[in-house]
Amino acid sequence: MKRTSRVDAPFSRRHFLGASVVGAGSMLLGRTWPGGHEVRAAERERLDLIVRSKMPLNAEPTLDKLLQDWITPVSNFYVRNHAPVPKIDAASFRLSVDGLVQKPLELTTAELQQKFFKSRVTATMTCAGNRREEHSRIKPVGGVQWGAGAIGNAHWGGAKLKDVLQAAGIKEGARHVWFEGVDEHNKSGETIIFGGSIPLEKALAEGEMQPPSLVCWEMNDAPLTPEHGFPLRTVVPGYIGARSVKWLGRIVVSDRPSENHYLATAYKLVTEDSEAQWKQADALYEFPVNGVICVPGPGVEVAPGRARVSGYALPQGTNGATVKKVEVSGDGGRRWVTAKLRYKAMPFCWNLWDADVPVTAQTRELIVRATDSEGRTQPERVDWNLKGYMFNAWHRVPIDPA
Ligand SMILES: Nc1nc2c(c(=O)[nH]1)N[C@H]1C(S)=C(S)[C@@H](COP(=O)(O)O)O[C@H]1N2
Ligand SMILES: [Mo]
Repeated sequence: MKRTSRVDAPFSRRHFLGASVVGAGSMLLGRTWPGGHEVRAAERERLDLIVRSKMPLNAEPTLDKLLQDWITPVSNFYVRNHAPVPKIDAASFRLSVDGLVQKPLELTTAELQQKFFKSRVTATMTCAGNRREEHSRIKPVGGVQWGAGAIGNAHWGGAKLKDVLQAAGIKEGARHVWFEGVDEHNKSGETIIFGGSIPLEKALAEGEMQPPSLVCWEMNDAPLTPEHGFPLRTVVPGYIGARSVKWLGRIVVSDRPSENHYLATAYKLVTEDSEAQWKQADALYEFPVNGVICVPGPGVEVAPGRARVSGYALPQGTNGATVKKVEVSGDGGRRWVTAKLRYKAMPFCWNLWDADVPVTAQTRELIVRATDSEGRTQPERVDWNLKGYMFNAWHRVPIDPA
């Protein structure tokens, strides 16, 4: 393998679309971070987010900011941490690759960057807990009470995970790829680290409509910031954010799914905190079809006539699915107006949309539902689950008559 900064053709061509965006952001972002803790304070000042919890930091943008562009600038990109941002000394940092491999690897970030082709993949990251606040209105659930802003779309740059795995040599019997972060925290008296795994098939997947998973070091063409996983993270397009492990220290190839808490127990749909349910439920991987009204916000006065309504929509995270249709209703779901999608349909990516919706003096609520290219539509209601994951019911925004 030789050193290169080649951008992968199938995914780069599409980026013209989002190119203008990166412009404004990259003036801020286009410097190299020396790494780690020292720059954290400075970085945080640039984050234009609602802080849901300070330690660990959990923060999301106001929804109007998500509408500014198809590519979300880092300053408006949600941050979801389970533990304090780890202090990482970039010089001594190593990523190890072991388990069912012929030749275990230990690489500095610089070695990874020199040895592997750099690919650039555009993919939406979203937390399985996005819209948990609405979930809690069915019946309260614990955890960070996210609005609908735990989502963002970015260009991610790094080595293909499959190239890294192939360099190590995948052994017979391999079925899953584990990721481990270096961030740790105390949970019920135990020190736990954040981790998880994905099926090997997903780790190796790549195709015309299926951008590859990455061992990533760049977000929107700048080095990852401390909050987003500097120096390395995985990016698994189409999967819930939890599978894109930040501060990635170790990859393990295995014959089974990871035993890490965040794969084996958390991030499952259960209705009660029982051992039996946790054991039996499947780990969550793909994110569900979703759609949200970003503007107008709740409680805004809207005059009768045609109201301009805008938001985002996301296809389910399956191979090839894109956002097909977005519909908005001002009369409780009897009539629907089809929204105009702003951008070209892209797999594993959201789209932004606008609709001019008839509003009368009786209208008290705007509703959206999105449908993807495989015909999956947001349901009117969803079943409650203990952790408040995967909320994708019709999004409703109360408005006031003007
Ligand atoms: N090491 C580590 N990786 C992590 C997490 C974490 O707490 N620690 N949070 C995960 C979750 S739940 C989400 S939704 C995404 C969020 O990525 P972001 O903070 O870059 O938006 O990171 C994932 N990767
Ligand atoms: Mo998440």
